[in-house]
Amino acid sequence: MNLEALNERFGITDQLEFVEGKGGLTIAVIKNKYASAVVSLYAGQVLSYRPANTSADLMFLSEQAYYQTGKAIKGGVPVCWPWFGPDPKDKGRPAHGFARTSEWDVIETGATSDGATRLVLELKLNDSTRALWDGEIEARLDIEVGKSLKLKLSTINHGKETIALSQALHTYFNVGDIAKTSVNGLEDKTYIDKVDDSKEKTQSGEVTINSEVDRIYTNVNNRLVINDVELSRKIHIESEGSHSAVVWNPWKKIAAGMADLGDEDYKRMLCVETTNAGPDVVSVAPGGRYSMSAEYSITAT
Ligand code: TA6
Repeated sequence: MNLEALNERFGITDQLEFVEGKGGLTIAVIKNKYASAVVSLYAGQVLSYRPANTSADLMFLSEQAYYQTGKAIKGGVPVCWPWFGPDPKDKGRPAHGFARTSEWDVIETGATSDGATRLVLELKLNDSTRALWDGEIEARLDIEVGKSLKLKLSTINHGKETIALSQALHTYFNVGDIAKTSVNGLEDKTYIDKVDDSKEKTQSGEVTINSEVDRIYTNVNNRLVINDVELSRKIHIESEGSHSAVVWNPWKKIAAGMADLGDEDYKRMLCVETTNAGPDVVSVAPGGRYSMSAEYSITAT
């Protein structure tokens, strides 16, 4: 659907407009009394969320990000679906699935009674993604921009076989200084340490980052908090349908090797991901539906 048709059918006066973004990608620009946000239809990816009373975005978005079909956008909330991490079947399919490199459709928009803005996106298989997935599945992403940012990723299995699903809302949070940032809620949890041979370890105290971190925490609580001392704020993450969480920061060397990330960007970003990852794989029966959601809010400290 072209921009004119999108705006005519789904635009909301003074709240939601579809415009051409970087690389010619279509983006939804949302603004209401609570917050502003930007969502790319390519990748179904939230790129920005900024509450009305704050100067710093909730999201980190790399200035060197690609806005190009076939490439993932580095920052915001990439949707890893219908698998997280390397190809679970080892067939050479792309890491983190194909949702983050696919064009999503808008199926619904609206304003809630309290003035938040809703945008619902859908991803159906097409000829190229059918080559990557046996069976019939579809994804739906419900986005609500209000006092908080609410995201619900649903999977519908239209096929005849039960599917194994892993997934992530691979959120890049904007932090003031990684050296003054910590995560609460993962204390005493077991994690798979991907930078140490996937050894199983136990988290002692809050999570702090002073080297490369790539961990899958298992059996997690549904409330996590990022403490950002530099920006004097706490980011609250409340999840449902997820029993694992990934914490990732590439640190210096890996960041320097990534063409779509600035050399110093690792100091300003932290991924705390709501996931079904590692042993937390979900089964979706034929005709079934599974939803995983995350709600992000900010409080000042
Ligand atoms: O979620 C953590 C992770 O799987 C890391 O292992 C790292 O590869 C990261 O995602 C980013 O992946 P990307 O393919 O977007 O560069």
